Amino acid sequence: MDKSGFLEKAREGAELIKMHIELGHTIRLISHRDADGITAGGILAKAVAREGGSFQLSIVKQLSEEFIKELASEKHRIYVFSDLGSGSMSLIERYLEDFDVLVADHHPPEKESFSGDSHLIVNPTLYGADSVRDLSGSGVAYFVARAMREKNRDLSYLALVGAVGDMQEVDGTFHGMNLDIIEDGTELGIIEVRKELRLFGRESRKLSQMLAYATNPEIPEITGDERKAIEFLRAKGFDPDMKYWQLREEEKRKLHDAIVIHMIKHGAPKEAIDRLIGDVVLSRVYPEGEPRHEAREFATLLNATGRLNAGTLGVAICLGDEEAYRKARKMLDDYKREQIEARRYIIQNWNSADEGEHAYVLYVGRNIRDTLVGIAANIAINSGLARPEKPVIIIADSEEDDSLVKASARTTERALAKGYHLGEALRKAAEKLGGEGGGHAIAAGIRFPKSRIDEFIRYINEILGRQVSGDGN
Ligand SMILES: [Mn+2]
Repeated sequence: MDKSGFLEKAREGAELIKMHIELGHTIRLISHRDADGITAGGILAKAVAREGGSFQLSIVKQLSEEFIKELASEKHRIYVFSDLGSGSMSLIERYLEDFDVLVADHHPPEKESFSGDSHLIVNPTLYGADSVRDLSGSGVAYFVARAMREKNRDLSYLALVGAVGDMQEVDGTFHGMNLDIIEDGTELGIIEVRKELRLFGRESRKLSQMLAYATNPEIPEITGDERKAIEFLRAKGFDPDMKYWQLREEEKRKLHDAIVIHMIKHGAPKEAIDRLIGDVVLSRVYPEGEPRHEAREFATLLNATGRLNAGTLGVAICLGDEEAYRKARKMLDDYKREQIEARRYIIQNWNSADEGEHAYVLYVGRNIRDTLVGIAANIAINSGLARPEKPVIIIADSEEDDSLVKASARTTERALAKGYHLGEALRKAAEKLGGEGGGHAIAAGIRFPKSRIDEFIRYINEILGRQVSGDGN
């Protein structure tokens, strides 16, 4: 890639922000709500604060036309979008034409540049980078921040947390300009990248759980079975209650070897084995054994704040706010407890689900929070309550509006093979019932009036039935 071309653009972006700070303008930051976006927002917020500037920040799921219009009505002099915006260049030009705009993003852009002078895009894909592995949104924000002030090199750990959140090292190693960030952080002595077991839970999970919950890659016969994981660990001479970070270096190597041999024996694909051990990013700022010490655990925490609509709390954590960190940990604990309660409720009440010809529908009222209906539907499928060839829809009362319900539909590849498309089905149901619906073939959501649940059950079975019979309408 043309690195210097990209860095030159990042410098232009940095100059634009600094100019507005000097003029006393509030920097209006808008960032994406996943870990990459939250760290990107945190990096830029910190950089602005260090220049003595003030900022206002929003963390959003996506850039809707509605939201961009709202932003325009705020009449800020400068808007900075991070980890999003590249796909909304025309909307930005339409509604924010009177203001300065900086898009610092890594997603493939709508076009090569903005048409006006007051709008600037800093995006490495325009210089030959691969958006998936060469640089994340937080990385782009980092290079803008670094161009604002040398000291901002200490934000390199946050940039890597975002990169890990976006799974930029999916094959086990970092690539592209992520390597430059690693170099900065290593030189400063604030990070360390080690070749270690890449499974989630280095700091906070017992070894038995680290292995039993392994999903990327899965460990044959151990993933999903904590008893087997305990047996395996004991047989190899490990205490299953220890945590990975507590192991001595030679113990780590011994564990790696044992898992690799196990995977080879069970015919795991080579790519899976290659991904098992690889780059793990550690901070020297946080103590071992706490989630912020390792990039993947830190990213998971931030991601959760985003999903719980508390993305700005995530940004506060990035800014080093200890109180925000404690609050987020508690939120996450509560959230996990609610998931366990949802699971219990689904299992105990599954017999009252309506089993139609093409879908199971269960109305849970307020017993399960409306943000958990998708998880609840998956629980019904994964626990074997629902047969895998029939979609599951869980409906809960809306927390925002008493007159509405919110539902999620989930299904399996096996059901999709029959011809179901849940996103299409819910979109059509919403059209009929006066609501909003849509999504993917395998997972979708809908909101509609509570008074129409019975009609919904009838419609959805009809619509899904037509999909299976090949009569799309
Ligand atoms: Mn991203």
